[in-house]
Amino acid sequence: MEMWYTEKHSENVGITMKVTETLFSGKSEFQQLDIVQTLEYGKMMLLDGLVMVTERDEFVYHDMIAHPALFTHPAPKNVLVIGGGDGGSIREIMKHPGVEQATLCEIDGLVIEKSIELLPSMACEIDGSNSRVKLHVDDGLAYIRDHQNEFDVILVDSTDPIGPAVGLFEEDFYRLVHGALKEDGIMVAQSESPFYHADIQKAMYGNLRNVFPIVEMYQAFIPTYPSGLWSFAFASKKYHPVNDFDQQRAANRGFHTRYYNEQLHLGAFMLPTFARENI
Ligand code: AG3
Repeated sequence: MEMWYTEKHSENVGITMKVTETLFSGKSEFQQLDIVQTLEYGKMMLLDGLVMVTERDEFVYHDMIAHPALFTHPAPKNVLVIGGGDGGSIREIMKHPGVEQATLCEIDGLVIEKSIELLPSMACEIDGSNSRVKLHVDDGLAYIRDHQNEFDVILVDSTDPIGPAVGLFEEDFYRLVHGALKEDGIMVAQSESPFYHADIQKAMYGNLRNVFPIVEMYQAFIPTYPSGLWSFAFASKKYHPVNDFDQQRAANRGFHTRYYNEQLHLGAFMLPTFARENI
């Protein structure tokens, strides 16, 4: 019997992949979690039936959520990830030797547990082996309310704005993030597909502009997400991701990144017209 997984991207369009095995399927307090073995994309994690990561293309997402902010800020030392229970964002942050502490605040402990067990290439730095990494199983909103004025960089590595992540796209949340950042801090949040999610983006970027003086969108190619064209919001108190970017420092980074590089950093902020109209 052939097994195919399909995520519908609209009423009439979706992505489908041949699956050989279900490695885990269960329901947490917050959501349905499935991890399956695909033929072309390696292991794939789904939350509430939507693709979160695959082993084959997660490098794009995790390079791009982490490195643009970490190379724009001149000396990030204290970094927070909200969501991101698979550990991929923390893995990229840990490549920066100047980062003294990275904290993961994930609402769903089951995502962390199953990622450590089944997705070790992503979860390698959240398994307790790295003393620079701290884990908190907690609601991101509650966590930052109690940690104001602490972080150089905050990454919001969330699901779509349905289910547990709804609050992470609202203005009240961005005000708390603003407060949790130091006076020159930067936030990056995954911001959906400019092709399919214009309405979500307009609301989200409007909320961000009400809070941060510098707000830009940048793009990345992620084949397993709706349309393949994905985006991130860069919201900053002081540093501009293009004008204040030190290309030499990124070029001399001294570690390997399969997607990010010092030229792509600049190119990613150059948007097609239809995407620019969403922000
Ligand atoms: N977070 C972004 C997932 C959004 C995908 N949306 C979808 N498939 N409809 C991924 C978490 C990776 N650390």
